[in-house]
Amino acid sequence: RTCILVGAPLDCGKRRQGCRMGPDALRVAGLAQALAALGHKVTDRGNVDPGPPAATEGPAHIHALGDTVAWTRALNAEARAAMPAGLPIFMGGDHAISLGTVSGVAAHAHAAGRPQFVLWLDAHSDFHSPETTQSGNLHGTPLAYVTGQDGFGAFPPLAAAIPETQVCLIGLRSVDGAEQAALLRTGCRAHDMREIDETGIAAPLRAFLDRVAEADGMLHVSLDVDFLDPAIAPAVGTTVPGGATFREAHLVMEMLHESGRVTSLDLVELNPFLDERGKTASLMVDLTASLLGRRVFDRPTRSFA
Ligand code: DIR
Ligand code: MN
Ligand code: MN
Ligand code: MN
Repeated sequence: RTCILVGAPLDCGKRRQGCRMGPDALRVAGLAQALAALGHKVTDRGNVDPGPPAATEGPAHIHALGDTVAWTRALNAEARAAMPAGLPIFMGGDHAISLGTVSGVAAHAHAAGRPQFVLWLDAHSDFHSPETTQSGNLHGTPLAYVTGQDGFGAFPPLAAAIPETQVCLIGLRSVDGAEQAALLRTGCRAHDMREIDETGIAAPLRAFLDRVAEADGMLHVSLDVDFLDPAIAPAVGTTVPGGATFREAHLVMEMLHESGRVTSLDLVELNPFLDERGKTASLMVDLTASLLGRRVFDRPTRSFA
């Protein structure tokens, strides 16, 4: 496959700074080399420039609204341009990049007449609107925006909303009251860590991948560093105990590879300023390699159809 690396050094989706160094940390950790070693063609389009902040107004407690709207426009355009050329890997940046990347990917799928699915791997549901967020941090809102929830009047109108039933969240363990209420009103499939403890992580993922295959869908994966347990992935501003283990995370990635369905990927919330000698950046690179086919032994490809 052709993998297209897109740097998105967006750092305005929350107050704590450092995610702007994410794209370069992933480059230094050898993302392009790891994918090339698997036989993929890799191109790096460099970093996206958001241009000046948009002149927009929204609730007063929202942090950096104009900057985030400008990033959303730029990344939406970048996603639409990259999709016909290969599998874009959006290197964040905090999770506010997904306002642009996922809306752009959805626009591309809509124009191509294909159903777009989204897998959200995160401790958080990121299902706030600018009106419900308590923190004012827009990295807590992208999944609500791309599924077409209310309250995003300051943002570009969506070419196509992702249908809620085509969204699956795995890894949840920190969900605010307002976003939980909004999320539970939708048809999104949401799996918290308690459920993962009981059923294992493969069961909900397999069920979702079966649905993607049945619909002949395209699949965007949005991987937040805090999906992972902080013991293995300390370089994130919002650590939450009890995350996915090393093996659970690799299993998810290997199953995603075997499904053959993944058409785009976000790597978000990596804050290299908080890392321990590149440990988290290297893990994100290794997980991406698993998603693109790295394995210990060959085994018969599992069919999810
Ligand atoms: C919290 C934290 N729910 C908020 N959210 C995220 O600020 O809205 N942290 N996404 O990573
Ligand atoms: Mn997130
Ligand atoms: Mn998170
Ligand atoms: Mn949140």
